[in-house]
This record gives sequence, structure tokens and C-alpha cells, in this order.
Amino acid sequence: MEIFTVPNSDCMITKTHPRKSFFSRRDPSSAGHSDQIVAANFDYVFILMSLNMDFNLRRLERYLTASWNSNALPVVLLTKADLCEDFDDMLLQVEQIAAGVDIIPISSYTGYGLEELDKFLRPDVTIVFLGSSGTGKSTLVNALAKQQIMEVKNIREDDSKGRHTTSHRQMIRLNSGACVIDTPGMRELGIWYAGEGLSETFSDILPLLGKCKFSDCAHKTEPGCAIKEAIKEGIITQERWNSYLKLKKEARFAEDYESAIREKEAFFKSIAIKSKRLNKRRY
Ligand SMILES: Nc1nc2c(ncn2[C@@H]2O[C@H](COP(=O)(O)OP(=O)(O)O)[C@@H](O)[C@H]2O)c(=O)[nH]1
Ligand SMILES: [Mg+2]
Repeated sequence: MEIFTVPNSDCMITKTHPRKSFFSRRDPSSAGHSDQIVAANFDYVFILMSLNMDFNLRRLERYLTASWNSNALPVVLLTKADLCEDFDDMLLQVEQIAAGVDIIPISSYTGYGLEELDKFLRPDVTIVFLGSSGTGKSTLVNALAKQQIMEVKNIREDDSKGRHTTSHRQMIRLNSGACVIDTPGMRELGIWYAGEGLSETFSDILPLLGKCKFSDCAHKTEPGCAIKEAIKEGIITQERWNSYLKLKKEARFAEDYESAIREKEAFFKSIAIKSKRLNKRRY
């Protein structure tokens, strides 16, 4: 979008560009029937996860899936490296679930790792910051801008409870020319996604699908199950498989909201009928 700022501070949209990437959420005014764009035409999604209490691989998978699905490239920033003496093991764990993604440990306090971000901070590049509240998104914006643009509030590092300070999206142009969009976080933004991002996030699971002995394998007790075999051999973990199933279910829900609701209602109806029958038998 190109905006012309009129001297009395009003703005006028002069041109809209085709969308090459976007995040969307359900439009609250449409009762879930249509989506609303939260951010568009960004090149990278910086996913921030702190190396202290916020560290959560399953949550990271969720952020990665949404980022791949947006059509932009995700980059994982492991923040607050200054609070960690040794993060080699955590780095390894992230590498295992984020194949092909740049993973950069940083500290906005000490400046550690920030020079590694220079390659992304080019003019005409737009970056969205995503991550849970308190992971240091606004602090990083300030560190990159070398001035206090965003408000940062102290959190209790002992339990990592963040207090929300960024309650809206804000776009900032850095000296390098790159634009950064600071956000209050994915949950707060209400971003939902269809399933396309799953194949990139779970590129290790994808080749296993369809390899089971039975084409309708439920991956539970069936013999010749490729998934069970891969878990047994340590190719994937049980937690990662569970995470895949959970996100897939959510993605289906997002893609086909109405039929998912119908299915859910039919399920509860069948339970109600069954319990009615049971009650009849009892009395
Ligand atoms: N030790 C340490 N604390 C940090 C760092 N970056 C941010 N913080 C602190 O983390 C808290 C949350 O930061 P903020 O930028 O508001 O997080 P946001 O909610 O993701 O925007 C604040 O108390 C910051 O001072 C860092 O690199 N090291
Ligand atoms: Mg913030």
C-alpha cells in the first residue's frame, strides 16, 4: 500500500499492491465467514522465543506453521541469550524441529548476535516480529533502531510473566531502510491459518505419510505402521507427531469452519442420544 500524507496529517491511499504474503484472522463482524488481513507484503517473519522460561518447541511449531503459511520466510530468534550460560542444547533442539530455517541466538541487552540480523535488514525489506508477550520484540525494535521507539515494561524474570505493553501493530522504518512491524503476538492478533504451512514445518513427517502397510492406517495399533516405526527408531518423537496431529486438526477447523462445527455438533448429539438411552435403561 502506498500512502500520501497530507500536511494536516490526514492520509490518502494512492495505490495498493498485490499481496505476496499476509497474516489474517477471522473478521469478528462476519461471524467467522470471512477473514481480515492483519499484515501483508512482508518478506520475513522473525519468530522470537526467549531462551529462559518462554522456551517451548511445540509453540514454536505453531509459529513456524503460521509463518510458512503467510508465504514469507521465517527466521527464529532465540532471545535473552545473556540470561543463559549455555544454550547449545536448546539450539540443537530448535534445529531439530526447524529444518532449513535460520536460527539466531541474540541478546538485545548486550548486542550479542545482532550483527547476524544485518543481512535481513536491507532497504525495501519488511519484517514482521512474532512471538509471545514478553519475548523481547519491542526491546529488539529499540535495539535495532538505536532509540526508544517502542514501550517496554519490566517482567518478572523468575516466572516470565509478561505484561502486555504492545497492544497494536506498529510499523517502524529503521536507518537501514528496512521496515519492521512490531506486534502484540500471534494469540493476541488472533491469526488463524489453513494447512499449507504444515508441510514445511513438518517436512520430516511428510515422507512417512502413505508409507504404512494399510492405506487407512490410524497409526495406533496397526502392524506395519511407518509412523510408529519412525518413533521407535527415534526419527521423530512422539511429541512431534502429537503436535502435527493437533495442528492438522486445527488447520482443518480453520479451513472448513462450518463443516467442522457441524461435525462437532453431530458428535455431541450422538453422545446426548447415547446417554438418554442409558438413562432410560437405568430407570
Ligand atoms: N535479560 C534480557 N531481558 C530482555 C532482553 N530483551 C528484552 N528483555 C526484557 O524482557 C521484557 C519484555 O520485553 P518486551 O520487549 O516488552 O517484550 P515484547 O512483549 O515481546 O515486546 C522486558 O522486561 C525487557 O527488558 C534481553 O535481550 N535480555
Ligand atoms: Mg511489545
